[in-house]
Amino acid sequence: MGYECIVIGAGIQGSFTAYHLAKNNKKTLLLEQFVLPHSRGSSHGQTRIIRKAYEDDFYIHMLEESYELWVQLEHEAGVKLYRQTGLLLMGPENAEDLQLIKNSMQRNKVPSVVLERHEFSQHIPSVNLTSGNEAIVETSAGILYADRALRAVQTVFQSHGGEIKDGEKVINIEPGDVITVTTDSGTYQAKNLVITAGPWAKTLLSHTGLQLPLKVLKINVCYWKEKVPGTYSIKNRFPCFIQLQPKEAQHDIYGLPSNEYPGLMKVSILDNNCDITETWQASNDFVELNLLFPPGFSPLAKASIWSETEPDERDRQKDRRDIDALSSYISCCFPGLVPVPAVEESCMYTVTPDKHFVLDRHPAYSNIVIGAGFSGHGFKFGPVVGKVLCELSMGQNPSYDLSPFSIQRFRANPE
Ligand code: PYC
Repeated sequence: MGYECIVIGAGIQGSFTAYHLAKNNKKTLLLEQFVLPHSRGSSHGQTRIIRKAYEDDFYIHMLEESYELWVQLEHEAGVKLYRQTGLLLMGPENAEDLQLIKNSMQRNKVPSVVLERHEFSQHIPSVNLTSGNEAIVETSAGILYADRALRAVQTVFQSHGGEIKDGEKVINIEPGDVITVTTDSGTYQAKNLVITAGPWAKTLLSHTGLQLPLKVLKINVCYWKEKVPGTYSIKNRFPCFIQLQPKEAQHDIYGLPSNEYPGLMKVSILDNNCDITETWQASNDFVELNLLFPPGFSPLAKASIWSETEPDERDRQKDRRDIDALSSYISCCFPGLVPVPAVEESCMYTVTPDKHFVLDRHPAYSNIVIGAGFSGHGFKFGPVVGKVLCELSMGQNPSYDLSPFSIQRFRANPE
């Protein structure tokens, strides 16, 4: 018998799962199909936002622990991973999502300040607050240094005896009391398996007879040049921001202060508002977990600026509608940026119909645990997601109520 646990996928969620398993003295193998580090999945790039501005209390509770565990990793690895910048949240007055976020922040005592319009132009003169919008600042939000964090968690995992094999693509999974995982260069066995394969989760899960309603979207991550260097910089205390849009827009916008590329600010599309639940449900395919998508069914049929892709075909997807939408927004609201992207990178979101994650045991094999569908907002939760996937894998009760993340929720008539 080889390993106590094999984790497939060394993105942030798989790496943190492996880290917690190794810290619990479980002999763990972390498998990654690409040579590390790489930019082919969803965990690369220099920065991510960390925030508690969420509609649902359960995310805020998980983030409270996540913040603590990020600090713990900073100490273990001896590197700085978090920088407080604050988050400027803007959105249409009385929009339901903004009100829900404001209410949950208040209920959970998330430190925040409401900026009245006259205060806004005084404090943030480089942004035009859209007419009819209001603004609130979440003061404890900030940025995570993503690439650095991924390296740190993998290094600490290895220092606890964990093994990483990168550049090995999984080609088969044989479930059983002992699970056999075959890669293009070896065969490994373990009592437990965790699948955290990001955009490749669907393909891997098909080896276990399970289909989940996951869609892979290509996201153009754009950097925009400051007309006057420093206007939106982290050094000048410019915050991260999220612009909530009216429902019809089907997307929100986020940005981070200029930092990683000096003079360039990262501003891109956030998937929050794209309501594809309806089209998924309309397909009437929730009845059986294994019949979720008939051939030809396209849950993104509604007008949307989202570009669906196969994970291995990401770079062939040339759709630029999201960049056009960003240019218009920047022209109107960020007059200090040149409204043509200076640098374009890409990333993938793996989205579920309700944008909540999947954190669960496999319905047919209790020794296979699944972390998937992080829907473009999972990175900041990495330490806590890793903790609960580790708990599930060790047969323990998870520290959080995982019903919002269950596979069962995709059934039309959950028992
Ligand atoms: O969850 O804050 C977030 C986020 C920003 C960009 C993508 N996700």
